[in-house]
Amino acid sequence: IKLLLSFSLVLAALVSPAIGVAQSAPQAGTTAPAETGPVVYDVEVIARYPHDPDAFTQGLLWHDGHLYESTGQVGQSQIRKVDPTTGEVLAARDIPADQFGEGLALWGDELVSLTWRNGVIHRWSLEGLEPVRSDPFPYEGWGLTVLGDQLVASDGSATLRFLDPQTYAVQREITGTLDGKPVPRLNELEAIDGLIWANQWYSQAIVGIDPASGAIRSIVDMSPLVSEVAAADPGGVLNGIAHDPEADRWFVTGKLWPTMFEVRLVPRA
Ligand code: DDQ
Ligand code: CA
Repeated sequence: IKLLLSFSLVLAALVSPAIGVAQSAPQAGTTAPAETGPVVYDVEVIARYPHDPDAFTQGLLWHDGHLYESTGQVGQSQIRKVDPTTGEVLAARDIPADQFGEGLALWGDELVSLTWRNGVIHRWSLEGLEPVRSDPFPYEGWGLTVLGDQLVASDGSATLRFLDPQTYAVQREITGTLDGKPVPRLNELEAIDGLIWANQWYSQAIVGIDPASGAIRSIVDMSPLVSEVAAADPGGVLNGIAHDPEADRWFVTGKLWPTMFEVRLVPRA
C-alpha cells in the first residue's frame, strides 16, 4: 500500500513529504480487533479511446452517452462535451482566460465547475454549455462530484466538503484517512457505488473513501496505466474518473494523456 501511494521521487522533494499513508507498524499486544483494511484492486483495461493530449484534465464525468470534461491552466481552461469513443470535442466553452479551471460536476441540467485559486465557482447549462452564473468560493478548488443531494469538493488537502448545491454552504466535512492518518492532495472525485473515489495528486492510485467516516475502503493500483502513458510533462499526472451507471463502465485518464482508458476493477488475490 505504501508503494501504491508513493509518488515521483523527483516531486517528493518539491511537495510535502508526507504522502499520508500509514508509516506505523501495527501495534503489538493490542487486543482490539483490527479494523478491516482497504481492499486493493488492479485494473483490467477493457478499451482504449483517444483523449485530447492538450487537455489538462481537471474534471471528468459521464452523462447520457457523453463525457464532460473541464480543463485547467490559465488561458486554456474550458468546459467540454466529448465523444467517448472518438475523443472528439463536440462542444467547448472557455472559462475566463485569467482563471485556472478545476473540478466538474453535474447538478440537474447544469454543470458546476471549480477554479483553482480564483475564488469563483461557475455554473453552465448542460445543453449548449452556456454560462449560467458565477459565485464566490472561498476555498481552493480541486475536485468536485455529486453524492445524494450534495456536492462534494476537494481542496488539495485531505478534507472533503459537502456543499449545498445551490448556495455552496458547507454542510459537513470529512477527512480522508488511511489507518487513521490523513491522506492529502485529494484531487478529482467521482461518487460511485456509495464511495467517493479520488485521484491523489502525484500518486498512481485511486482511493475509495467512505463518505460517512472518511476512511479509505479501496485502493486501485493504476501504475500500469501511468507507465503505459509515460507522460513527458511533469504536470501530466493521473487525473479524471468517470462512471457510466447504466453499463457500469469506468473511465480514467490523466492530464495531457493521449488515452482515455475504460477499466474494470479486479480485486487483488
Ligand atoms: N492542481 O490542479 C493540482 C490544483 C494544480 C495543478 C498545477 C499544475 C502544475 C504542474 C507542475 C508540476 C510540477 C510541480
Ligand atoms: Ca469525475
